[in-house]
Amino acid sequence: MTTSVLTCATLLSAHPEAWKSATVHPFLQQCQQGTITPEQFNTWLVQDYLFVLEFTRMAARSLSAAPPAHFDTLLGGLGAIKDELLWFQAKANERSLSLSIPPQPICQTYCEFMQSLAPQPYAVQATAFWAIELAYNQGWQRHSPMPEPYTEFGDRWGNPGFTEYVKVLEQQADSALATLSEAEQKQVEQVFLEVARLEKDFWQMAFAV
Ligand code: HMH
Repeated sequence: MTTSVLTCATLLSAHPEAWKSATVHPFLQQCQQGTITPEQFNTWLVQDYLFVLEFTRMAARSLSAAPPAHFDTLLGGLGAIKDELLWFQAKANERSLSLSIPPQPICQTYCEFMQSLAPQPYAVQATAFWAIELAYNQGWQRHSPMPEPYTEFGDRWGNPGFTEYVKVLEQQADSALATLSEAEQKQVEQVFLEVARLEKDFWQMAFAV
């Protein structure tokens, strides 16, 4: 990147292809067309629950590194994650799926990536957090409306309230990014690209069974 002011918007505009592959995928297309098999959908569902368990820890670490002005949004985010975990458990129950299974390698890799952000500056964590939420917000939104039984899945991450939340996460990440050195900015760009790659791989996991 040539510009010295790194923002979430400049990350997106510098890497349109990487971001597209994170948010446009046959998994989502086949959910929208109703052609995904139940096994494929259930694979994603259980692995995403395992992902969100680790994402909860990442959210907590982000809160612990954040300035007080960001607490309100991050606490709201943690509250939404609490609902999401319970919702995943209910969805798994409806489908008679066990959530006590090992993560697949891609899920494991994504979880390790999130853990690796722990010692990073808040700006790095905040940008990764924004990118992860934006990927689902845009991914589900770009493939909406979803037919039944996937409508509620599309709405969960594609709804306007979630879009607003992601916008505030972007503003908070931008304000933190403004404090970074040039070397740290380079690192943020790598983290962003890693999120994009992991998101793409995560969708693909459903087709590995
Ligand atoms: C893989 N990325 C993945 N799962 C999610 N639930 C989100 C992002 C959004 O929380």
